[in-house]
Order: sequence, then C-alpha cells, then structure tokens
Amino acid sequence: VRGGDAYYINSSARCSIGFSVRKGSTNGFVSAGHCGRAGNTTTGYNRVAQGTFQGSSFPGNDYSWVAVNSNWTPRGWVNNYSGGNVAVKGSTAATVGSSICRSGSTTGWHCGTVQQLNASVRYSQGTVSGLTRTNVCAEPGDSGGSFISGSQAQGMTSGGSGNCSSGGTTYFQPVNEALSAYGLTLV
Ligand code: TYR
Repeated sequence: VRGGDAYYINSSARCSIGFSVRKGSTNGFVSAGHCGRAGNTTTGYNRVAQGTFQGSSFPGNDYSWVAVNSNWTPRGWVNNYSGGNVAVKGSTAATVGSSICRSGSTTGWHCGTVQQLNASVRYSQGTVSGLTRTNVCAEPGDSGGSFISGSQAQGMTSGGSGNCSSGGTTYFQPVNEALSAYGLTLV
C-alpha cells in the first residue's frame, strides 16, 4: 500500500491511494470521500482483493479510509512515478506559497504551489469546504492520491479544472482532518 498507486472500487472505477495508515492493529489507507462509500470493496493496482471502505465523507468533506487485508502491507511511501518513492515523515501543513507535489495513478507525479487554504468548492454533488487550492494539474483517476510537500503528507486529491497537458487547478482535502476524524495514524 503506497501513496499514488491505483486501486479499484467494486472492481470498476479507479482512484489513487492517499497515504498508508493504521488504526490500532488494522492497516489501511486514506483516500478521497468521493471514491467510495462505507462497505464498498477495493482491489489493488494488480486487481488483487485489497480491502473495504470503513468510512467516507463527501460532500462537506472529501475523505475516506479503507482497511486492507493481510496480503497488503502499508508503506510510509509515496510513488514518485520515476521508479522510486518519497518517504512520509509527518503531516505538518504547508503554508500558502509552499512547493507541493502530487502523485496519482492517471498522470503520475506533478508539482506546483499552494495557492489558498480553507477553500470551498462546489461540485455537482454538493459543496466541500476546508480544501487547499494548488496550481498542480490532475485528471480523473488521480482522485484520492497524495499531495506531499518535502517529506510531509498534505492531503488527498479532490477535484478541480484543467488537465496535465495544458495545466490546471487542483484542490486537496487536508489529511490531518481525516486522521483525526477516524482516529488514524500515518504509517
Ligand atoms: N475528481 C477527479 C477524480 O475523481 C480528479 C480530478 C482532479 C479531475 C482535478 C480533474 C481535475 O482537474 O478522479
């Protein structure tokens, strides 16, 4: 289990892993809320049975967490899509102007700058508040994937506009809110 890697919901739609977590002795990962509902099952990047959504909040928030089975090992890493990983060492929130990168299963690794904290975004399903706006591009399937600044976990890809050919604006759900909502710790 690694940030930025693909997973599939109920064997169909694809999203991306945010960060590996634990709740007591249960292993799992956080992702976007719009990726799945409690009870939905997941398969991994290799389509092997992986886990079950334990909780999900969307709209309002855009976070979720999935508990994984014993065939999956949570790693405190984010896929850099260049054959390596970035180690996650904490989750201190970055300030406006900070450099930030994103890992996701559609477009890989892209970087930019934090532009606004505590933004509200209106999606067709409703409004999500408390998001962070960036000028990092993303595309469908990158959702749920990791935003990281240096070695500090920041959040999970929510949505936005544009694409990775011409550039875009992408909002992320801060990870700390999800960790405290579900009593999770980063691996
Ligand atoms: N919301 C998209 C998903 O579910 C991710 C996305 C992010 C799409 C930014 C477009 C965009 O501009 O995969």
